[in-house]
Amino acid sequence: NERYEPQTIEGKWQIRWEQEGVFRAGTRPGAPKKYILEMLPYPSGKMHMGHVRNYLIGDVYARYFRMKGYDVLHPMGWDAFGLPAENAAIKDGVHPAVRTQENIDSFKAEIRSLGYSYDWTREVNTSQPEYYRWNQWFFIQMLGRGLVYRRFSKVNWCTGCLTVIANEQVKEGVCERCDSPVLDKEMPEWAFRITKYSQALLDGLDELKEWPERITSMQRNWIGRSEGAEADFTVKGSEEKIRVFTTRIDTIYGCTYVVLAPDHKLVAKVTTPERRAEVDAFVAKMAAISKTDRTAEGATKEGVFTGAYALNPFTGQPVPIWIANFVLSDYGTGAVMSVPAHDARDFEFARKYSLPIQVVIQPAKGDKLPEGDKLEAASTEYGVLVDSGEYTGLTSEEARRKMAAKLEAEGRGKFTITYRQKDWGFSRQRYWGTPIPIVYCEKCDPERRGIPVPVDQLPVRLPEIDTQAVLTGKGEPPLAKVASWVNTTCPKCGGPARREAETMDTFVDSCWYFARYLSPHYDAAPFDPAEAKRWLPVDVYVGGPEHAVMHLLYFRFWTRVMKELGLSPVDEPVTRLVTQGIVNGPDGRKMSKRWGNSVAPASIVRKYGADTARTYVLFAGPPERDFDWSDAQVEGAFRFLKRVWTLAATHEGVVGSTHSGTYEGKALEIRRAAHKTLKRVGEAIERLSFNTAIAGVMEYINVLYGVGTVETPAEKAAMAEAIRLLAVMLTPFAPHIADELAEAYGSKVLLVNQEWPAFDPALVVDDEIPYAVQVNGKLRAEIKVPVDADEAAVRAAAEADERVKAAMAGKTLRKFVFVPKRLVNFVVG
Ligand code: ANZ
Ligand code: ZN
Repeated sequence: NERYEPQTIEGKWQIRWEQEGVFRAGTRPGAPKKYILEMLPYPSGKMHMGHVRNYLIGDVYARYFRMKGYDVLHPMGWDAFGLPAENAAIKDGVHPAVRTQENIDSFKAEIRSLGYSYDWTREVNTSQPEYYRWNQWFFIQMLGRGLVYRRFSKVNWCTGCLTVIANEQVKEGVCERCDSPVLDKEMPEWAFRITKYSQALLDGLDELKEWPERITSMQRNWIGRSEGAEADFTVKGSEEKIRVFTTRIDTIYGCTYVVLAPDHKLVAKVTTPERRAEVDAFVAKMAAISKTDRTAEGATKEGVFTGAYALNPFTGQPVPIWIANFVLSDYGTGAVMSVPAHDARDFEFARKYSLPIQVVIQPAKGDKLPEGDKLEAASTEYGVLVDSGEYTGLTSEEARRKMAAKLEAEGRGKFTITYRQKDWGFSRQRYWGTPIPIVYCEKCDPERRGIPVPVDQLPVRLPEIDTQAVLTGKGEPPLAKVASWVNTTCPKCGGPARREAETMDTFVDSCWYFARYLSPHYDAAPFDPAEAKRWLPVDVYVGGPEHAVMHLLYFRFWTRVMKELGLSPVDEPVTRLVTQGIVNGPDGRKMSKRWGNSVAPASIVRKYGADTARTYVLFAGPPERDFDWSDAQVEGAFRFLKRVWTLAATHEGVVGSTHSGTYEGKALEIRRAAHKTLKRVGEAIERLSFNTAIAGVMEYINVLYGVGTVETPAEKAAMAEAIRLLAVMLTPFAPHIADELAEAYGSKVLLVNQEWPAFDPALVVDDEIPYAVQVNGKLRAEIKVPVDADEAAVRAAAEADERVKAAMAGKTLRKFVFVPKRLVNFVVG
């Protein structure tokens, strides 16, 4: 066929790959493994370009390593529970299960149309009882180990979604999903004790050498380890003690007031009668604002005086006790010793309320600080202590150690390590999620701590529901309205009991799905531990950087738990993480409905074919980088593939040509170009530099066009080889046209089942040659220059060499000798 018509070839190859099961994993038992994974999608119905790109990055890698002889696991599945399907059901009454299945069907059809190399026999759907049963199983194992517990706590209540949402989903006081205000609410909830692993998760980051630094540092900050001290300030005229947490105990002689969180339990106790009205008003005002708003970076600091005083444990001096918006009740001890001279927030606050400022740390070098009242900003660096009693003259480091040791010895404080990370509250007042396998029995469990459902009774299935009656989006959790389901019998006494009506956060689902792919229908455990030995950790994981501190931290936590449960041998789930950049519209803004600048993948596939869509997206830039959509470049990718097609069609006469003699001239030129490109493409793919790999193939095509007609047997054989190699090199990017060309050029075997050929080292030898550089006939250096470099270029390269420069320093050049392809000599005197 003369014309490139992708629509007539792509479907055919997709069906053949499928029929021959070529992407199945576990078919090469002796071979080394590669587990290549992309973050599983929430099936939203239509794919967007971000998905296309995400999956392509993994796909190129998977196809390449399969040809390199690896046993490759490249699976796909569905993060099928979640809010959007439930919210949509509230609007139109379509059951979330029905909608989700429809979405999966259409999403999957689109994925197939792009020719991804997935092993569909391992497909996972997290909303199936077969899957979520194991969420429940994990829950019960973790409950037994104290890693799950029930707590009363302030939760982020979204006034739009009418559900609890994670801290990470609150953006500037509003819900990330629906933009409605988020309030604090006291509710019982289930939580994972992820903070038990804070230190382990932090230490583990040091081993994640192939994760983007940006992600590991975000996790580090999120976990937020602080080394410091706790110290007791006694409330003047009372027995009460205020325990503060500080990272700078060395500054305690400069503490001029103490601040409690508005909801600290001592506020009511210490407030004096004269100050009560004002304090109560402030506390009430703070209670109405969400914590995130109250403590936002830019928020102005405000507070009120309680009327009480506290005694500094080192000086015995009284300082006023305030309450203020910027102190959090759930960080450290919920109380702060304020040192305005050395802390920026305290400085701002002290200025605002005319509180004293006292310098106690002088910089070790440079200018001395003025008196506190002349200070222009807080000086937060370590230095040397002044006006600090017996500690005066010590460095901050020494003082921190000595002061904390003294507090500890006297039982008035201690060294501490504090983490900013919180436990993970995961109860949701939603229907479309995993039921929490707990029942409440008034007789056996009057405190309502919850009785776990026996493991052999799992799964606790979601009940069938009358969608419109149950999913109203209002009031109690939907499952509480399903009487036939919520009323059950107690597993202990057999009496009447009620089920927990809350469901799990869907981040639970994505904590371990990567392990479910290993044995997707295994029913003795979440997955087969023998398979975990074979496949874990995931070698390459591709996904969006927006998951830096939720999913990517949660699944690291879960992986440690899986190891403790004896299921898997690894501490970390993923060796190499690739976070892909954003696909923007031609206007440079992220493609979205909001801007109306999206390009539907299906429209590109329809118009140009999957190979063009793939080639364009991969060529548009390195995986980690954002790029702006360009219709012109899509056209360009299509033209490139057309050139490939035409080239192969033009030379069809060479198919079957062989040659056993030597290759020279044009024939050699063809072979050199082929093998050099083969080397370049392979290396670029391994570096995930797909755009340069494609650029290499483009240059290669130009060379092949440049050689014109081929006539001698050597030339014909070289061209036949060149086009077969072209097909190989195109496979990861444009797999359909690649198989079509390979077949036309005599291949009986699908490319994925072929080996990625080794390049011939003799054909890729450097285009550079060595020159000896002499000064007055004495060898001073050896340099490498391009084969075709002329005298001036060689001389410039020789003169730039440090050793040559040194040998000629201060001397005058008398003569320059140039022996082509061998040496140069500088005669100096
Ligand atoms: C006195 C002091 C002096 C402080 C100084 C800093 C500098 P990181 O590093 O983030 O852990 N702090 C303690 N608990 C707080 C709370 N519940 N809400 C708001 N702020 C709190 O920060 C620890 C520092 O943050 C602590 O050290 C305390 O201020 C403040 F020159 O104590 B510092
Ligand atoms: Zn009971």
